[in-house]
Amino acid sequence: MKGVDEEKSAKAQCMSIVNLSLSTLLDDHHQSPVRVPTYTSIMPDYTLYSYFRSSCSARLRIALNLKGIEYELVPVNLLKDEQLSESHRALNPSATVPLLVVRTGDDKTGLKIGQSVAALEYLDEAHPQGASLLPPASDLRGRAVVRALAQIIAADTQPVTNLRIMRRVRGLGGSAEDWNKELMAEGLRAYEAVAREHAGKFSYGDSLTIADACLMPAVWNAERFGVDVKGLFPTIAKVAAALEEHPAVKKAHYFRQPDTPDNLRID
Ligand SMILES: N[C@@H](CCC(=O)N[C@@H](CS)C(=O)NCC(=O)O)C(=O)O
Repeated sequence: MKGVDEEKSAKAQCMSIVNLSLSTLLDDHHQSPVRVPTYTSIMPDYTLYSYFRSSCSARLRIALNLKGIEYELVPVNLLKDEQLSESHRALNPSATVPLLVVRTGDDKTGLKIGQSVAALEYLDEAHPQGASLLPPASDLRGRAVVRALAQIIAADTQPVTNLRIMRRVRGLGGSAEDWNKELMAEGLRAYEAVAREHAGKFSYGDSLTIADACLMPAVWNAERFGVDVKGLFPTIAKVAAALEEHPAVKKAHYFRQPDTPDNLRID
């Protein structure tokens, strides 16, 4: 339950995403229509379809936590192939998680965002107050660097190490574990080279950006597949250590989710 003050401040914060439905009125003094904004909704509802160990889902959990946005979580078990079900495909034709559904006011169906980086940018633009996930518009170079870092993970690394690819590698008789270890290390090598020039406490300066939201779960995955992140990638290791202390990241950790199995759960 949200407190009244919390609700009010959340509403004030959300003015940027207020759904302005403009109705037209004619008054006695004017022949031309007067456009009057009517506020059909103030606070959007967010639903996140997520799997505890999905790196792409963790990106959105980090962003939602950082922005202090409440959301409903719907677990989708990738190991049981729930992402391939007809009902999930109807919501997200990519048959993947995360899927972020945004409902505002009368829009009962909701906006469905089935790509995590698009959803990260949506959240940042819809909730510009407080922590920002991109450098300011005055820092165009910074925005390009942050987006490039995010894409090293989201476009070059995660897609080729995904569950469906691992299954295909196994189907061809290869070792999916070796495949992932090699490709994850390759991705992080590129990230390290770019981040080295720009990192402060985080990947770009001292604010947590979409690059960090992509990096953190990529590091968890790489370590899981045996990549020596600390030994090979000093900038990433330093940034990851700072990220792991951040409350938004802690809360988004694989092992603190509602669908985390009991044997993996941590406090
Ligand atoms: N480009 C998509 C990738 C989504 C994706 O591949 N998600 C993984 C989990 S991190 C998934 O659902 N995999 C299921 C599968 O491979 O069948 C995004 O960024 O959202």
